[in-house]
Amino acid sequence: MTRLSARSEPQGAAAWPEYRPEDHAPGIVHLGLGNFARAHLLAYTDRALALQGGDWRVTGVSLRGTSVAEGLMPQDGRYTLITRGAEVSARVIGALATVLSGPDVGAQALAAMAAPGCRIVSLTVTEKGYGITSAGGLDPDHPVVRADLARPDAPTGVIGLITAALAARRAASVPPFTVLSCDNLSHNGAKLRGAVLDFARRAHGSDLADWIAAGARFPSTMVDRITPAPTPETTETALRLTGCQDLAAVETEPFSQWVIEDDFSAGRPAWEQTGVLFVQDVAPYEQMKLRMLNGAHSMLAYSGQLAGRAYVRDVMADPTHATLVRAHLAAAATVQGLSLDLAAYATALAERFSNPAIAHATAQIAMDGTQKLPQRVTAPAIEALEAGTPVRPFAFALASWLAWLARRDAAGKLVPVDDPKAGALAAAIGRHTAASDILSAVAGVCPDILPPKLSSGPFGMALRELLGMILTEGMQALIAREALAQEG
Ligand code: CS2
Repeated sequence: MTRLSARSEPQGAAAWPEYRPEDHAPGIVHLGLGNFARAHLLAYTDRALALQGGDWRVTGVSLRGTSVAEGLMPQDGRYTLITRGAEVSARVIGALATVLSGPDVGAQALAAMAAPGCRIVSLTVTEKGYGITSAGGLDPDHPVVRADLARPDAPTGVIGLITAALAARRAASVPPFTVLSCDNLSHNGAKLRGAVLDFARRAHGSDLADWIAAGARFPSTMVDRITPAPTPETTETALRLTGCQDLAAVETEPFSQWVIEDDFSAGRPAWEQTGVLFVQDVAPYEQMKLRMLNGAHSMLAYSGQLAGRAYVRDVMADPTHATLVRAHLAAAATVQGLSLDLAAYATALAERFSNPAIAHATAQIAMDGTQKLPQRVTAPAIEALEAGTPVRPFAFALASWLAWLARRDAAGKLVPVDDPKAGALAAAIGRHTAASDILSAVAGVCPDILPPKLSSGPFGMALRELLGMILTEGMQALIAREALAQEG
C-alpha cells in the first residue's frame, strides 16, 4: 500500500489535480489548518488553480500541535477530500504547498507572512482563537494576547502574529496583505481589523497602526460547509477511492458556500469562478447563517447530548426533536436585507442536518459554547423580544445549554465541559442544583450570553421553567412536550 504523495499516479475513482501543483508558488498563508479549512478554502483554491492558475498555493500553519503536519508532510501536502451525500466521491487536493508546525511555528509563520509573495493571510482558528471579546474589541485578558502584548516581537497568537508580520513588511517596504477571517463570528473581518489596529497601537506604536489602516484589507466573510471530524472510515474510503494510503483525508457534505466582501489589497485567486459569491456587504448572509444554521446547531447539540443523541442526524431522525429544530430555524429566520427565501433556506438546512452519511457529533458542536452563543442565540433572542416575535425556541436553546453545563456524574460531580470558561463556570455552578441558582451563577460568568434582559423578566421566567423541567423530568420528556406545544 503506497502513501499518497506528489508522485502518486492518478488511480481509483477519485478526481486528481488537473494542474501541476508544484508549478504554483504559495501566495496565501493560512492560520489554523483544521479539517474545515481543508474542506473549504483549500478546495475552492484548488479549483481556482486548476481553472486560472496563478501563484496562489497555500502555506498551512498548524498553531496547535503537530499531528496535522505529520499526516500531510510525508504526502507533500496532498490529501483526499471525500464528499458524502447520496453518493460518495473524492478529490485529491493539490493546493496545499507546505505545513508549518512545531515549537518554533510562530517564527516560521512570521517569516512566511512577511515574504513578499504572501498576499493573503487567511484564518480558521475558531471563535476562541482570536483574542477578541464578544462585543468585538481586542481582549487584553486573553492569555495569548496578554503574552503577545508583553513580547510583540515573538508572538504566538493570531493578532500578534499578523501585526508583527505587517510590521516586518512595513520595515522592508513590502505592501501589506489582505487578512481573510473565515470563522463563525459576526463581522469577522471588521472585528479582526479593529483588534489588529488596537494591538498595533499598544505594542508597536500608532505609525504602524496608521500604515495598516491605510493599506491592509480585512474583508468579512460567511463560510459554510459541515465538516465532521475524520474517523477510521474516512481513511478506508480514501484508500478505496484513490488506491493510496492517506493519513490526512477529510470528509464533508456536498453543500458548500462562501460569501466574501470583494476588498483585497494585493489580488486573490479566481475564486469567483469556483462558486464564491463576492458582495459589498456580507452582514446579512453572515447573520442568516450564524443564527439559523449555527444557532439551531447549538440548540440541537446541547439538547441532543442530554437526550443521548450522539450525532446531528440522530436528532433529526426523532420527529419530535426535529420539530423543535424546525421551530428554531423559523424563529431565527428574521434577517432583513436579503433577497433569499429564508423558508427555503430553513428547509435546506433541515435536509443537510438529516444527511445520513454525515456523522457530525453533537459533542463537537457543543464545545466552546461561551464563544458561540452570543452571536448564535443571544443576539437573535434579544431582537425577537424587542420585535415581539417568538422567543420560546431561544429560551429552549439556552435552557438546554444551562442543563448541559449543570450535568453531574453518578458521584454527583459536575461533568467537565470543553470550553475556555469551563473553570469559571464550574466554580460558579458549584453545588447549585436549583434552576434559578444555576441561571444566576452562569449569568454572572457570561453576561454576554445572559444579559439582564434574558436572565430576568418574562424570558428569564421561561428559561427557569424550561431548565427546571429538564432537571426534574429529563430532556426527552421536555422535547415531547415542547414539540406538541409548537405543533399545536
Ligand atoms: C458548528 C459549525 O461546530 C459548530 O459549532 O455549528 O462548525 C458548523 O458545522 C459550520 O459552521 C457549518 O458551516
